[in-house]
Formats: sequence, structure tokens, C-alpha cells
Amino acid sequence: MLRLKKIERRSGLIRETFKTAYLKPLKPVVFNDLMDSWPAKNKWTVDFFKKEYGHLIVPVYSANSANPGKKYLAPDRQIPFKKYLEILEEKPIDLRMFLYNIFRHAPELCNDYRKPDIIDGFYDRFPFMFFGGEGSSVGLHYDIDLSHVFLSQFHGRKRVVLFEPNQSRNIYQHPYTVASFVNVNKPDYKMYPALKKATGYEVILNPGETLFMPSGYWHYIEYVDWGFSISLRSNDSYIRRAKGLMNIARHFVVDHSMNRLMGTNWRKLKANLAKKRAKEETLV
Ligand SMILES: O=C(O)CCC(=O)C(=O)O
Ligand SMILES: [Fe+2]
Repeated sequence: MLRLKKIERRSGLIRETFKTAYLKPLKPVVFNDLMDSWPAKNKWTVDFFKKEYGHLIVPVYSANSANPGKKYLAPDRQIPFKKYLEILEEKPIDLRMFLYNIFRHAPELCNDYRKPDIIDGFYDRFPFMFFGGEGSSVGLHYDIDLSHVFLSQFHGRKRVVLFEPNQSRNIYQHPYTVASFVNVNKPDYKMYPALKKATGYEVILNPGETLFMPSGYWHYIEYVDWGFSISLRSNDSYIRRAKGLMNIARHFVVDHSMNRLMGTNWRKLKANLAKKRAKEETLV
């Protein structure tokens, strides 16, 4: 099994302590009480979303959408939000909803959460909600814009595995992307020998808790129960913001075009490059 450390849980953290213990050293932490003052904590139930926003048409995704080819990252289907929530409640299913900006359609929801006053630089415009069925998972990736992420859980439990940015080679990052395709649950050390050196973190996030994922951290997420959460993002450094923009440009230009041109061959090429880089890492 991979070497995964537990993530600390804290309550009553103040700015100064957060800064020295977690932000500066870029160390993840779970806040027990960060959402306590939010109206959303009790208000945003599944019934609330069904009743108030059930009519919205939302794009939903299965694992198919990560497959190479023409439909790369395209949604599986568009269905009413109420229908989607009913599907999630019914049984385990690999069907997620993300990148849909519900706040654009329902700006009043922004009054129900608070930007954590634990650090500065929160983006106003990019809160994202993530929904997923029991058993669904989010492949290992890091967030392309390099912001710090505060992932707050409303419903269901989520298992999160994290790796520091300096582990990118050990976990076989696919070049020109923010993705890795190693299986963190069943590491294949024959295929990926450098994985033995990888060290990461692991936590089961419960409703009411908030996970701080520092900038550039790799994350793999498993929906232990069906559930949903919000991620609030902050970026307090101009250099990091610029790097994030570069990342986005490179990703869209290189990865998307090559994927369109080469399909599965592009994926194979990236996999080979990743192996080469991990080997170099083992030599140094
Ligand atoms: O919780 C999820 O489904 C995905 C979260 C994520 O990748 C993020 O917040 O960046
Ligand atoms: Fe992410």
C-alpha cells in the first residue's frame, strides 16, 4: 500500500496559527468548524436543492468523459437537477456534476456561505459545487490554476488522498496535463516502480468539515457516500496566479489539440514520457 499520513483536524484556528502551521509550509489540514457560521451548513439539504433549483438543467459526467478522443471532457448528458439528485439518492452510481456554475443561475446562494477569514485573496467569481454518486471517484489531478482550495462538505463522506507537488514524478504525472493515471488504491509497482517512493496524505472528510488543499497539491477523491461540497479558492500570490494562467494556456492549447489530433496515441505518448521522467527521478 502507498505510504499515506493522516491529515490533522483542528478547530478554533486563527489566522496566525494557520499561516505558520499550514499555509507557509503548504501542509493540508481539516477544519472542524470553518462552516459553522454559514447559513448553508443546515440550509443546503438535498430537499432544498430539489425544491428551489430542481428545474435547472445540469450537465452530468461519468468516468467515460476522461477517455481520450472527440468526447474528451464532454458531459454524458444534460438532465434536470431534481432528476439528477433522485438518481444519486437511489443507488450507487458513477455520475458526477462539476464545473456547472449554479451560482450564475442562483446568485442568491452566495449569501449562504462566507469566505473564510483565515487567509486573503479569495476569488469572488469561482465558487464551485461538486456532486457525486456513491462509489464515484475523481481521478488524481491537481488544480490547474494553482489556487489554494477549501473544500467544505455538506452531505456524505468523501475519502481524499493528497500528494505534495514535489511528488509529481513519483506518481507519474502525464506531461502537459494536470493528471496522473496511477491507481492509488491498487498501486501497480511493476508498471510504476517510482510509486514506492511516493508519500502522501489521506483523510475521510465528514459533513461539516473543510479540507485545506494547498496550491498545486495532487488530489484523488472517492465518494464513500453520495454527496456534495463546495470549493472556495484563494490565491494570494501574483506569481502563482501568473503560473496558473500559463498552466491553463498550455493545457488548452497543447493537450486539447493533441488529443483531438492523435486520440489514444497522444495518451500513450504522455504515458511513456511520464515513465521516462519517473526513471530519471529514481536515478538522481
Ligand atoms: O470533490 C470533488 O468532487 C472534486 C473536488 C476537486 O477536485 C477540487 O475541489 O478541486
Ligand atoms: Fe480539483
